[in-house]
Amino acid sequence: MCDDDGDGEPDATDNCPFQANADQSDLDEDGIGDECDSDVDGDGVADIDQLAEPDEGGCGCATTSPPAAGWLLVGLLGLVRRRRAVRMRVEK
Ligand SMILES: [Ca+2]
Ligand SMILES: [Ca+2]
Ligand SMILES: [Ca+2]
Ligand SMILES: [Ca+2]
Repeated sequence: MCDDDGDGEPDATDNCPFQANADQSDLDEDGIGDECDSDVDGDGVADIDQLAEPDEGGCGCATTSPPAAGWLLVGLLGLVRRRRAVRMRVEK
């Protein structure tokens, strides 16, 4: 019997085989223990991101994400530059 994290739960049934979680708690019941579940409450938002959120189900008015248009511009500029480089290579 193998118990890598030594929490008393054998790997075969441990919902988090490499992290000690003797209580095997699994809030969203997806088979991944809370200790190693990147989305403990199973709402589809990784909890790392969730920590930055003001409140779940809140108004969302506090979100200060960079303007999408800015990122689009950056992406387009990169694309144009790449195209130019390709064209120069072809001309030579
Ligand atoms: Ca274990
Ligand atoms: Ca465990
Ligand atoms: Ca889970
Ligand atoms: Ca979540």
